[in-house]
This record gives sequence, structure tokens and C-alpha cells, in this order.
Amino acid sequence: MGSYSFDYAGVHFICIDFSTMKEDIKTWLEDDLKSSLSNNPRYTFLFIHVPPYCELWIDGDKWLRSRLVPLLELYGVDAVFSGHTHEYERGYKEHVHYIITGGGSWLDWEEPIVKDWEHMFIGGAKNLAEFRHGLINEYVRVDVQMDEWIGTMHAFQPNGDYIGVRDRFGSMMKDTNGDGLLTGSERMMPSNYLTGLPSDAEDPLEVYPRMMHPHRVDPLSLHILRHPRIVDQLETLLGEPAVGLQTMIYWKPPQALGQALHQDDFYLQTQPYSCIAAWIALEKTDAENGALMICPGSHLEPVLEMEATDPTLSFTHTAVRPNPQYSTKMVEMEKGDILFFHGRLIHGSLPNRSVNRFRKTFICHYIPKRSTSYNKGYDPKVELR
Ligand SMILES: O=C(O)CCC(=O)C(=O)O
Ligand SMILES: [Fe+2]
Repeated sequence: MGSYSFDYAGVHFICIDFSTMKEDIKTWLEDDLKSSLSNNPRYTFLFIHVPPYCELWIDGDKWLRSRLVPLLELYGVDAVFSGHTHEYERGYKEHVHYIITGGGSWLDWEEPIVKDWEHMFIGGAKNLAEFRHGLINEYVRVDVQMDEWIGTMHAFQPNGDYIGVRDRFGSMMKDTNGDGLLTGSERMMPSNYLTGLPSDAEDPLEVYPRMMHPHRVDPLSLHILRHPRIVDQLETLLGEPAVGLQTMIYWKPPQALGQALHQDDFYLQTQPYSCIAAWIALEKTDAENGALMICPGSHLEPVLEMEATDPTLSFTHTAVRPNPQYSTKMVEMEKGDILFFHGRLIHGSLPNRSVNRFRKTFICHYIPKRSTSYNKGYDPKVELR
């Protein structure tokens, strides 16, 4: 059989050859894990082609779940890295992290979902919503430091352009209530901000990436998404009941890139009608720190095609080119101001040119309740009342 293990820098690595392993792999693995205990490894990482848990294409390997997973849990394996499905997923169960890093081709959320494992909470059924059609390449890097390990997922456009770090995980994630699962804010969402990251990163957005869907892990964010004053206002504008679909926090630190002109319904794909945004300024926004720019009247356009754009100005790499009849206006806002805007309104922002001012915003996206067709990558919807 082609399985083997080795130690490096106090870390135990186990590679299981999925295609040649037989029933005796269980004995081999148990012996290996048992004997490695005497070395008191700092961490144990296991690699196996087919994942035990998966949400796309297959639901993972049943045999691995019944034979190997109990050993991983018993002997305290820290993380299992797999491939097989061409996408990125991450989860955690009984102190074991499960990572599928098969995005060397692409991350494709339009494949049918076989089963939703509750503990596989990143990717799969709850995919990284900012990538339409999931077309990204990625790799995962693990840094082992003194007393912690940090995994980072690095994403690329299909043409090879670097997008940045889009997920983080590692030993800092603790199961505080001891139920074997990570809940709420213990889970770390894609693009979550973490302290302790290298502050010398060239791109300030690597240190302060935008947070996606904080309402799924943070009660205050959920409270704002459902805030009656906001919901009253947006349902007055819509003229009908709405549901919440996403929240985001943009830190937009000094010198961060902006976001090229786009329409939100390119991503949310709301039908019938359109999504609506509530863009909340958490501090003063103006020309210097990269305030929001809008093209008034452009909401009357359909969802337009996106084209490649200037990567030195925008962290997204595609943009719509508005018809010259629309001028672009900057929306200066004071802390606490909210701008509601239509899902087909063309908008974006320029880089933050300031040396010490952030441009923090909390953004909610809603769709009319009757819009039953939308990008299901944003599920679950949130009832507002
Ligand atoms: O704040 C920005 O720079 C862009 C935000 C945005 O595109 C949105 O809220 O939909
Ligand atoms: Fe937007």
C-alpha cells in the first residue's frame, strides 16, 4: 500500500493512499497514530484524496466515516485535507478540521448538492457567494507558528490573477461549549477579519478583508439586518414585503482598493423585480476615503455584462461600462447615514487614498418576498418580521 507518515518540525504528517488502501488501513492508521503519541507531536495533519464529508457531487466517503473518522477524533488529528471534488469546502467536527481544497480547476457551486452536512459550513451548500458561478482557482497554505497553526485559502481568477485570501481557519478556533461543533462566531466566515495576521501584507485588504454574512454569526449584525426602522423604510420603497439575503462589512482601510462599477443583481440574480441595498456609513465617507459612487437613473437598465477592468483601482476584476448618458456621482455620507439603492443601479467606489482613515460600512441586501428566483448561493434567507 502507498500510505506513509513522517514528522517534520514536530508536526506529524500522514498521507493515506486512497486508491490502494484496504481494510487493513485501519490497523495501520491506529498503529501510526498510537506510536506518534510518544513523540508528543505539536499537530497532526492527515491527507487523503477522497473527503469523508462533502457537500458537492458526493456526500463524502461512507467507509472513511465509519472506519477512519473515529480514529481521527480519538487520537486528536488536527486537520484532514482532501481533494477529489473540484472546489473548496471547510468544516469542523469533534476537534477535527476538514478541508477540501480541490479548487485547482475551479470552484463550481452550480453542481447539484448531494447532502448538507451541518458541520461543513464554508463552501459547498453555503458557498463563497462573491464568486459568480464559483469560477476561482485556489490553494490552501498552512503556517505553523510557535503555539498555533493558521490555514489560509488563496484565491485566483481563472486567468491566474491573484484575488487574495478568502478564508482562514486553524487552532485559534475553539469549541467553547464542548459540543464537538463550532457554532456562531467560533466558525470564522470567509473573509473574516482576524487579529494576529501579518501587518506587513502588501495589500491592506489582506489584513482587513471584507466580512461576508456577519449576521450568520453575530447577533448585532442580525439585529441591524432586521432593524424595524430599516425594514419599514425599505418596504415603503419596495411597496411590498422583503426578506434579508446578505450582510457585509467593508473596513476599507487606508490605501485599500475600491470596487469597480457593477450592479448587485449581477450577483444576486433576483427575479422577478430586483434586490435592494441598505448601505450604512459607519463613519464619514468622502472623496478621500473612497465614498460610494452611483450612476443615477441606471437602475432602469437590465443586468449588464461585466468586462475586465483596471486591477490597480478595484479589488474586483470586472466592471460594467455605463452608457455615457449616465454621469457618475459621489455620495458623501455622515456616520450613521443610510443609502437605499436598487439592485440594478450601477455603483462602485474608488480606492481609499487617505493615509489613516478607514471607510467602514455595514451593508444589507434584501429581495422582495415574491422574488422566488435568486442566486441560491446566498441562502438561507432571513425573515425580517
Ligand atoms: O462600498 C463599496 O465600495 C461598494 C459596496 C457595494 O458594492 C454594495 O454595497 O453593493
Ligand atoms: Fe454592490
